[in-house]
Amino acid sequence: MGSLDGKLGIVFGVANKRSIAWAIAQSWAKEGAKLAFTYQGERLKDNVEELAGTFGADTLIMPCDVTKDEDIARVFAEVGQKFGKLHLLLHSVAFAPKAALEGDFINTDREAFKIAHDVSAYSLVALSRAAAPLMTGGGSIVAMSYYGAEKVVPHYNVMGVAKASLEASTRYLAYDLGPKKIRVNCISAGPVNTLAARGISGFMEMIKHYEAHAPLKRTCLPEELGATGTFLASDGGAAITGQVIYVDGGYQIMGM
Ligand code: 0WE
Repeated sequence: MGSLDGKLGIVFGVANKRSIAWAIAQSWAKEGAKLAFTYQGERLKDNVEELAGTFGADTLIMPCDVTKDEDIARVFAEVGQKFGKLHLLLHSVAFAPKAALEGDFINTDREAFKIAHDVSAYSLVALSRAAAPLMTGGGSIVAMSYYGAEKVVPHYNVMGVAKASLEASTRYLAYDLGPKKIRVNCISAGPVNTLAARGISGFMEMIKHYEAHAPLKRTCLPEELGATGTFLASDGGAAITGQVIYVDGGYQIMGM
């Protein structure tokens, strides 16, 4: 008996085996959910097919650029055909041009600001709108955020502003979708060593900072993000919507 037996879900944001999306997908699958996957661009196709293929040769795996309305429409048309309905959606997608994460926030150009918000925040609105008609028996939408949405994290820059938009969008979506018994929540993860974090200068110092300052003296493990994702997707989270849940070793409560 899994807590997600009979649930149908779709996962956006697997890039490789270290992806947070993959950790949450594995937990959802272990609890009995049947999952579809999307990948961003040909370059990630083989990775995602190899990982998601472990759930069976018939696993639905589709390309999706979340900035393209026609991609989103095609993905949910295919999910509608194959599953007929949907209960779970994971949004684990973010991007800002590298230059915008290196210099000063004040120098963010219009194009970088637009791209960061389109990929990282508007996409949650677009995916939720496309998913809702399939979530006829209620649903749970989970998006990944980060502390830089709430406080200044040097160099996180426009991504922090986009995550603030993602978190506010989560609340407005929760309000719109509540009457349909669709819940929308964010998990705000401590730093995790993924492809998205690689190449960020000072990333290892950031992990050390959590080990020194977080109440639990550490950040989070991918499997702990999986467990929280499963909690939010399951009946355990049935009265939780519009929230940002910190899974960060308690770091967020500290003032100093
Ligand atoms: O949300 C993120 C990172 C998302 C991300 C990563 C990249 C790297 C490659 C978005 N866009 C890009 N663009 C690229 O070209 N995190 C929570 C991880 C992260 O990123 C940081 C962090 C942390 C933590 C950037 C600066 C400071 C801290």
